[in-house]
Amino acid sequence: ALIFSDLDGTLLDHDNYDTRPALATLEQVQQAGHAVILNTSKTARETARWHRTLHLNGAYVVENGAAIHAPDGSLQACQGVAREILLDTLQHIRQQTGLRFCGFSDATTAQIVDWTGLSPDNAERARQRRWSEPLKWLDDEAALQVFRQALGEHGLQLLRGGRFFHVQGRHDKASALRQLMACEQAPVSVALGDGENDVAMIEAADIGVQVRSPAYDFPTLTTPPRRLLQTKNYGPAGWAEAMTIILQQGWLRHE
Ligand code: 2M8
Ligand code: MG
Ligand code: MG
Repeated sequence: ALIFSDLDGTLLDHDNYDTRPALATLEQVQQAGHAVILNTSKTARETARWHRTLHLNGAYVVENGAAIHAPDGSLQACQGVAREILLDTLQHIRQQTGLRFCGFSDATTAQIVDWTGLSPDNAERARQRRWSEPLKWLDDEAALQVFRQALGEHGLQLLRGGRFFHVQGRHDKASALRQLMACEQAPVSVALGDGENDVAMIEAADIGVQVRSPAYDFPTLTTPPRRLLQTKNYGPAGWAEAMTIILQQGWLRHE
């Protein structure tokens, strides 16, 4: 099976990015012959580091479905809109509408450390973006609709992550999942995530897992997958809880 997993708030603790509660189960999953594929809004620089640290065997998907990297890090497929275009468009929308937001490109590394609790090195890796611009929304909810509309007119969209809104092209974690399932011809897909930007991926999988977040409720699904788990535990402990059930039930063999 292919196991697609979000990082922040899922395989990593939402607040301190700790992975330890998931490690034993992660090893068990890989030992059983399944590929674990990181599917995250993080950059290639950040994700490559986690791929190495966690000794993963699968491909990885970065910046919300923008690019698929092979296990050796090489670029395998790309659906992203170049960041320069995103930043130009944002500048244009800001001038036209006066909407208020602060993007990573407007922020210093120190500010990103402050917002996220990442180490300065990891915040630097998070800044090395190619296909998305995370931002803090400084305007009201009604203005958010105006913003979505303006982005749509430029062929772009807004996805909500754990802490930020992400401006990007019309790709997501689900489009990358479908692409990888088709080219690997895997029989079963599992998708685990905690945030709103994981909903489409969870809906697109055979087995979906909503990992509990200390920061918000489970996001609403419109078309739940055939099997759905919602964890009792938060973050990486929830990851281990769900994957243990899935292995024990034999769902990866029988689907
Ligand atoms: C951002 O992504 C998370 C994902 O849920 C968010 O929106 O809160 C990205 O900038 C990512 O690159 C960064 O590592 C992360 C840190 O919390 O924040
Ligand atoms: Mg997350
Ligand atoms: Mg994420």
